[in-house]
Formats: sequence, structure tokens, C-alpha cells
Amino acid sequence: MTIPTLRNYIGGSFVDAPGRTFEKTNPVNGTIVAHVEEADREIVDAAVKAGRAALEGTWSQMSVNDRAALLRRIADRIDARFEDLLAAEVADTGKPESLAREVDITRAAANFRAFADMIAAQNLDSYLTELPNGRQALNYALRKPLGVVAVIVPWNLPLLLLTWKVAPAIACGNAVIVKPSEDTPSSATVLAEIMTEAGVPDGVFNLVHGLGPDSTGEFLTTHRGVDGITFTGESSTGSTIMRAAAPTVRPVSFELGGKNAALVFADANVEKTLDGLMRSIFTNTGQVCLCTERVYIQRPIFDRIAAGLVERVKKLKLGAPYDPTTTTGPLISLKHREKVLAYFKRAEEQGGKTLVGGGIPDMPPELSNGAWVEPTIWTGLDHDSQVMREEVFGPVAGLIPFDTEEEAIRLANDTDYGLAASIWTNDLERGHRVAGRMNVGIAWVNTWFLRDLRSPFGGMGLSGLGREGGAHSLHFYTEPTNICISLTEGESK
Ligand code: NAD
Ligand code: 6OD
Repeated sequence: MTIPTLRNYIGGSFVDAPGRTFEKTNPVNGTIVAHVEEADREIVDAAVKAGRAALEGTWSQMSVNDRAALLRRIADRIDARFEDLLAAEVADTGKPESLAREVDITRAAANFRAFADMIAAQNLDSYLTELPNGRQALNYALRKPLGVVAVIVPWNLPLLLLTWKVAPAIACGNAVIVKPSEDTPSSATVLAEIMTEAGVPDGVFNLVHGLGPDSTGEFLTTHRGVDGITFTGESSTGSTIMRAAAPTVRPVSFELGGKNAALVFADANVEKTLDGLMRSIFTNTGQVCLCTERVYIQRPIFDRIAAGLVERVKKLKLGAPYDPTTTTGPLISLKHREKVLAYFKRAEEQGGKTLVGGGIPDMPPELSNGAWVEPTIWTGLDHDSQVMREEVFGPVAGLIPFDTEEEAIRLANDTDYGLAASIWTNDLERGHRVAGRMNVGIAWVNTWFLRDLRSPFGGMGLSGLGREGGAHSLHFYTEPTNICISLTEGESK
């Protein structure tokens, strides 16, 4: 089979940039998936110019209804190219095909349809102003696109996270320059083809491939022609990008890391809680920013929950993505596995007891070069230990007992992050009460990763800056101009 070369997509066409290329390998078995052409400063500059030209051309005249129709056409093309996107996502990430089918690709189309609906229903911030002297005025805010927006995304849910930002950005009339992770360049490349097929005007969607520091990511975030940056990734990368945006005070939106807690109360339904915890700890091999890595369990049911988790973990099936019995894929890369394995070691050094997992699994010969790790549960770790405070971003969780509701709230909130929490209880009042006291962007009660695309999404502290979703996205991707019209005859004061 020939190995494809993935190219950058600028101004509506794929362009050659044969200067530097990098290899993308499949984390399931280490085979080469693609050669990828890295965008240098010149290519990034061409992308910014293409975006600017689109904004100065007919794109800025397109009506909201026509933009909404365009978004729906993109969603229809995603449906039509579903299997291509699926193959690309699975080859890059090694995730089970069923997961990519149910979550990643399905959400990509849903993102475009949701923002098509939302932009069509967007209202203007308007007030009838009545002054004490009897004069009246009408104030309303016209929302204009931010301009050329850089969209920089990670590798864990590549197409889902990319389209989560591209859909509202385009809905609001911006031009985007998308930089997918160097670990997942393939589905974004198919999406570029889809943009052409859907009739997106040239320059509205541009795609640049490359790495972060001293590469495409840095060239993009430091380019003065970029009007705003929306980023999902590690907290430390967020800080770097914030510095890059500072000299020209450009707006940024950050969805960053997490060290999310689950709070399990003794009154919870144990079986449902175990199912929920398994999903929240191990989905996508723990590589979802919302995954639970800290589980606080009320003492009377601690042993039952711990034993139930161990029993279920033993039933997880690590394997190839297209094997229908596979529940769990590899990590994204051998490099990421080194980081996760270092936490396995540290957990034991810091007094943790490994209840299950903790190593590299035996895999069949055809998968032995993959980035596999065992799903792992610890007890005995101190709440303040490094492993319980830092984001591992792998299939791991530490279990810690608690006695009172107050203690559980204090422990859950005692973190530098603030992305998500889940509360497991059959007491309705407690569910509301505890959820309201979580210092996080999203708190779930008796569920996890249940999303309504109209609701605010993001985090506090090291977990991010700003919110996206619904009106929050429409606000980030636009700049308002307030218009004030006097409604009273005579001199206006
Ligand atoms: P990362 O920060 O290393 O990389 C993310 C993207 O930023 C990649 O495209 C990368 O090339 C680029 N990048 C890296 N350094 C850069 C720089 N100096 N300038 C510009 N661009 C740069 O993150 P990752 O390892 O790809 O993803 C995992 C992280 O993402 C985890 O911390 C996870 O929690 C976080 N994440 C957060 C959310 C959320 O919604 N809060 C969602 C998914 C992932
Ligand atoms: O569901 C979403 O919109 C979203 N941004 C999810 C992020 C998951 C993190 O890995």
C-alpha cells in the first residue's frame, strides 16, 4: 500500500511544501500512516493572507441564512464521507472503530448542524434606553466576525474538537487557519476536501500541518495577521500561546487540561455508578480531558466500589480497532506512553498500591510495537501526592476514601485545575448542592460526558480561559459594535 503524503490546504487548494516532512505512525503497531508536509513561516503567511482575502471578498457579504445552509452542506458531506473520516481517525489514534463511529465522527457533523441552527437564531443585544430627561434611544449590538482565527487542537478527539471550533467560527463569518496535532493530521485533511466539496469559498478554511514550538504552531500564534486564537491542549502550551497573543492583545479561548474528580456517596446506586466510573476513567484509554483521575468514595462503600472497578477492569479488552470485541485502544504514541509509565512508577514510589494494571500488557506479535498500557487503579495514594495532583492523561485513577460531604467537596476542589466533576448519589438535594459547590466548568450528577452543544463548556484555573458552546461560542468568534439611535426629536443628549 502506498503511504499518502498529506499537504497543507490554502485558499481552497492543496499546496506543495516539500521542504520538511514528518512521519505519522499508527499507535496500534508502529506502521507509517502518512508523510506530512510541515508548514513553514511562508506557508503560514500564505494561509493568513488567504484568510484575509476571503474576509475582504464575497464571504463577508454572505447572509446568515446562506452561511447556515453552507454549514448544513458541510455536515451532509461529513455524513457522505463518514467512512473516510472514520478510517483516518482510527489510523491516526488507534481508538476502537466503534468509539470513533459513535463519538468522534458523529459529533463532527452534529457540531456543524448545531451551529447552523444557533447562528440562524442569534439575537442582538438590544435595549430601549429611557433617560431621566425623557429622551429615548435604541441600543443594539451588531456582531462582526473576529477576522482570521487560528484553531489549534490536540490529538485525543481530533475531528470532534476541531469541528467544535471551526463550525461556530465559520458560522460567525470568520476565516480559519486550522492546525491539527502532529499526531493526528489525517481527518483534518479529509475535512479540507469536504470544504471544497461543500462549496466553502476559497480562503475561509485553511489547514496547516506541523508541530508546536519552533514550528507551525508557533509561527501561527505569533503571526500578527491572526486576529484571535482558539486553542485546546495542555495547560503549559496555553500559557505559551497566551504570551504569544499578548503583544497585540488578541483574544484567546483556551480549553486545557484537567484532573477531574468523581465523588461517590454511600447512597449511590452501586452498579450504575460502577458503569459510569468505568466510562469516565477509561473512555479513549483515559485520553479525554474530562476523564476522571481522582475518585473520592464514601467509606461505607469504598471496598465495594474498589472491588467492582477491579473486576470490570479485568474484563476490558485491549486490541485492534476493527476487532468488535475491543474495548480499549493504545495510547496515542510511544512518547506519551513513557510519560504514563513514569506515573505508574511514581505512584508506587509515593506509597500507592496498584489494585490492577500498572504495566505494559502482553499483546499479540502484530500489535507488540504499539503504545499499549494496562488500565490501572491505585489506592493508598495521598491526596497531595504528585500523581493525584498532576494530569496523567491515561487509563488511570486513584481511589481515596472520605467520611463527610464537606470533606469530599474540599478534596475535590483542592486542585490547580477546574474542568469537570461527576457526583454519584441517589439524594437529589445532595446532587444539586454538591454540584453547585464544585469549582469546575461542568459538573455531572449520575452521568458523565453528556453534552448539550448550547451549554457553556470550558474550565477554571489551569483548565482554561473563557467558555465555548452556544452563545459563548458566538460571542468569542465575534466582536460587537454597539449602535445607539436616538428616538427623540431634537438635540440628543
Ligand atoms: P499540546 O498542548 O501538546 O498540543 C496541542 C496542540 O498545540 C497541538 O496541535 C500542538 O502541535 C500545538 N502546540 C504545542 N506547542 C505549541 C506552541 N508552543 N505554540 C503553538 N502551538 C503549539 O496538547 P496535546 O498533548 O496534543 O493534548 C493533550 C492535552 O490536551 C491534555 O492536557 C488534555 O487535557 C488537553 N485537552 C483539553 C481539552 C479541553 O476541552 N479542556 C480537550 C482535549 C484535550
Ligand atoms: O464535547 C465537547 O464539546 C468538548 N469540547 C469535549 C472535550 C473533550 C476533551 O477531551
